[in-house]
Amino acid sequence: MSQQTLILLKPDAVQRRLAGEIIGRFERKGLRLAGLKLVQAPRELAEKHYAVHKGKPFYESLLAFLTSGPTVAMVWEGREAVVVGRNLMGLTDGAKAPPGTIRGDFALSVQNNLVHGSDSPENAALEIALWFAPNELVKYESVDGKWVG
Ligand code: D4T
Repeated sequence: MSQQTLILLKPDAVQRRLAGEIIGRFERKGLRLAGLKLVQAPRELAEKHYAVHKGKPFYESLLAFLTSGPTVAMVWEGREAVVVGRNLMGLTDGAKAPPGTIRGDFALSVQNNLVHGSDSPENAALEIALWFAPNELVKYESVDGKWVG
């Protein structure tokens, strides 16, 4: 079933000029871009995004990281988009993520792990509403849908 997922290219991805490389992987997989913008996340947005981690030892450092520079926020859609996005990203810890995944190929750190991807369709809907206004998402027919879908 077609799903949407929120994918963030965190400030390390932008600063390391890996945005194009990472976006290309989502494109080549066959997912369809529904929204994209560059955001300097205010603390309030970062707090809401990582609310589930409030109180954990790495929480403050995580917020400092996410607000330290621009983030590319994107919505990708397509068949099983949530799990497809997680598989493209690889495990949270870059040192453990397998080669071939985004983190496995480009990250060594746990915190500076380049990307965020929603972990369920329910969380995707909440996160998309947090990062995007409804009129920032674009609906269109993809011309290669019958080959990729
Ligand atoms: P996100 O949410 O950014 O896509 O990452 P994951 O879904 O892969 O991982 P997560 O929710 O467990 O962690 C969120 C975020 O916190 C950072 N982190 C995590 C950290 O800095 N130190 C830690 O010990 C852990 C577990 C990395 C990702």
